[in-house]
Amino acid sequence: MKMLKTGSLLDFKWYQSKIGLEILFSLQHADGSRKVFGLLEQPNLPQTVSVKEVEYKILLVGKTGVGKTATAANLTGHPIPENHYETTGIEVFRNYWPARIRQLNKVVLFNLNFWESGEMAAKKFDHILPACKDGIDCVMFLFSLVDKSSFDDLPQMICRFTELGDDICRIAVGTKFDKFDESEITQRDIENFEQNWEIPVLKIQNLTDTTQGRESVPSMELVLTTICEYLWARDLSLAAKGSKPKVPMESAQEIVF
Ligand SMILES: Nc1nc2c(ncn2[C@@H]2O[C@H](COP(=O)(O)OP(=O)(O)OP(=O)(O)O)[C@@H](O)[C@H]2O)c(=O)[nH]1
Ligand SMILES: [Mg+2]
Repeated sequence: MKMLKTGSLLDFKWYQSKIGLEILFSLQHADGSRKVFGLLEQPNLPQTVSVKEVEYKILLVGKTGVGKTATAANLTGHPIPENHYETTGIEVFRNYWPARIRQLNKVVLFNLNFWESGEMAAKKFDHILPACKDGIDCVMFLFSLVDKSSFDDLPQMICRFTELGDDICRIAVGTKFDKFDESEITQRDIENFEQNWEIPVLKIQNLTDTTQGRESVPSMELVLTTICEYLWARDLSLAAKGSKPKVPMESAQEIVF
């Protein structure tokens, strides 16, 4: 899948609109923290807005300790673990994120399910990997910006979890952006990777204390909208191939991609 120009398919400012804020409000607690939804729970959306909810399964993979659990927790409003505890089975974190699709002028509530299994658990128990890989829409390849070997592992990870020509959306995520100054990985390395693999690299920091770390870090709103934009791009390519996209499109042929 080709790299996208940020904001070319989704409206990145829409969540700040009146309706956007109303929806976000219904996804938050009174103190502004995000509500956490269990697998059987549904958000209670404002009646005034018509939104289509679409569910996606996203698998997080990467070397142990790169920050898969921390990233999944951060992206879904769960507390970020301060210490490294190896994930022993499969963990699923869910978040809802609303976005407006430019071409359809339609608001979609992306129901994002982030799946993670600890590396050792996947090696030890044969059932874990197939369960994680079943029906996935997207793989997020995580590496730590301060662990060059985790970055060098990416090609092998990509071949292990995806195949050429499959319909899986691919996104790479560099964690520990707060420590990027100590990194052996350069911005040039990252750009080369993006060009060679046509996979975008997002940089994030998962910190409990938000006063620490970089100021220029992309906000979670930006990261979530970017993930949704790539999921929507994948829907467009599915529709173009004649396969069923996740977001219903009455006039998919009319959409120029
Ligand atoms: N400074 C900093 N620490 C981070 C960041 N992301 C994760 N960590 C820390 O890195 C450690 C490992 O994170 P985990 O999320 O447990 O790693 P994991 O990839 O889930 O590991 P396994 O479950 O063993 O495969 C924890 O102590 C996190 O707090 C980040 O962006 N910045
Ligand atoms: Mg983990």
